[in-house]
Amino acid sequence: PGGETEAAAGLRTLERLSLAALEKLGPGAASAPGVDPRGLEIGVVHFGLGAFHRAHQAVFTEDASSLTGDTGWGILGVTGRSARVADALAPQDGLYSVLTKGRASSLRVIGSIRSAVSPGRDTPLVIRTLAAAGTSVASLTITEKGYRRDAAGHLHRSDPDVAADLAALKTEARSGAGAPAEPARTPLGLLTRGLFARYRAHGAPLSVMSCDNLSKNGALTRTLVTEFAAAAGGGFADWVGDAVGFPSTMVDRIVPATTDADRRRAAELLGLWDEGLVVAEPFGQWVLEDAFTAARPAWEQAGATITADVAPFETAKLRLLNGTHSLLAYLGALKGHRTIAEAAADPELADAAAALQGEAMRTLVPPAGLDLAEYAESILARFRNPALGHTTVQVAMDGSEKLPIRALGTAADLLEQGVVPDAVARLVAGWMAYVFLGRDSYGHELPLDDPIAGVLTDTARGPAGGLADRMFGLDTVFPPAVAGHPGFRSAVASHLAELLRESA
Ligand code: NAI
Ligand code: CS2
Repeated sequence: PGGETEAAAGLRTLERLSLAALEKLGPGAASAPGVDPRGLEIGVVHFGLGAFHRAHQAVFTEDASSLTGDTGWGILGVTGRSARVADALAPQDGLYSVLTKGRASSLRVIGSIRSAVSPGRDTPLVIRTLAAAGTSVASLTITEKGYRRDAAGHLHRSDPDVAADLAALKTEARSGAGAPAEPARTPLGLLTRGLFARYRAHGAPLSVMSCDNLSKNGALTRTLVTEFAAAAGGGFADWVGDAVGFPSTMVDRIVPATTDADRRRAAELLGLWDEGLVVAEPFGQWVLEDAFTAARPAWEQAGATITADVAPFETAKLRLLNGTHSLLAYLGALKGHRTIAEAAADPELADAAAALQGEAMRTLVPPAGLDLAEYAESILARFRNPALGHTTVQVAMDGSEKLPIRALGTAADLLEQGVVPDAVARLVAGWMAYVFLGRDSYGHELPLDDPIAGVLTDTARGPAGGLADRMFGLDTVFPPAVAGHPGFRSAVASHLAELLRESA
């Protein structure tokens, strides 16, 4: 109870991870970077320097560099508004470690991130790096809400941050001078300002790769960047269309938010303190569309799949994994399960998860050679990993962005087939109950972390009897074909009434 134990506090006083500290360590439980970070040249600019990028793309990139033996690809990572990750990596020579938690734990130190910066402090540096001839990939893990798009997939022009970045592009185009120095307000706005500098400097091609859990993430990013580019006028938007590739990707590795207990466990393994630690499951997968217009790391050497059509992989993963994740998150949190693993081990919820997967499978055209039933079961087994500590509350965040992508597409497809998806209806009811109740069945608070949290709270407020109708009125969440289907509305209302009865 209370603060850390003396032993735990002692671990914090260990020397910080750094190149010099690492060299002092002999061979041990932790594997040193696969390449000498000092020899890497920056070729990738990544937006959204969060946990997932560091446990997934940055690892694939380091492995590609070490396996191909070429100069090696360094990454400049750009955080969001918070510079926390940049401040964590700066005193560590950009080094951090990945704690893989399965039946056993293992730790490896990653050196592919050579610079970590924040838009607030370093907008000019990011623009210069995107314009540099040696940079050929820009990638993104900025969360579903980071794209600032409307329900139709276009720029939210009424968003003040989007408007500010559009104005900066117009100013630069009119002035003819270099990029304005004021900080960018959105990742895609900053990316586009960097592309504009590249276009004006030499026009060499570059690829922009979204690695977020979005359907057709490459095409969506192309649309949004092109709409930003149009603000600069001239031939810039045409250049984007010709010289910039926007490959779609399917990305998969469960990467929970890091806890202090994780950092202490890592310190025991490493013998150094790593403030930039990330935690992940053993499984990892990356499927990339072969649509790059410039050089890239040989990620396929590190186990990635390069294919002409990512869509079957992406839809199967979003619907079988992410949709089921959300069901376990909401129904599990309401029942008082702190982690996904506890929820997945709950027989009632495991049945609901399998039912949702069954409904999703009816909408899928699997990639060649993929057995959907085996894939679905392998996902549930991954969810049951007791070592991971992935919380239901973390997966429950941003539901207004996630549900349309990972669950309401399944609903729309099945309703079109004349089938009312009862398991999807139960997931939707779980989300509505989570928003309405704000607490689990033990009375513990359930935080509502969502870009439209205020709208959700206002909409949910009122008598339980009309809750489903009020929530179905959210047209940025529910497509008309789903919100307007009486059978689906009835199924949701029935599950919601049951959940509220159970909660009472
Ligand atoms: P994180 O919270 O560690 O990092 C999110 C990054 O996005 C941070 O750099 C943050 O500053 C930035 N960001 C957040 N909201 C933003 C906004 N509104 N505008 C601009 N930047 C914003 O989260 P994590 O775990 O790195 O996940 C990020 C994304 O990666 C997810 O949303 C998902 O799309 C994708 N992903 C995550 C997986 C995971 O298990 N964590 C697995 C597969 C995909
Ligand atoms: C999760 C995903 O938080 C969530 O929404 O469903 O981050 C999930 O962990 C990954 O997509 C797994 O690849």
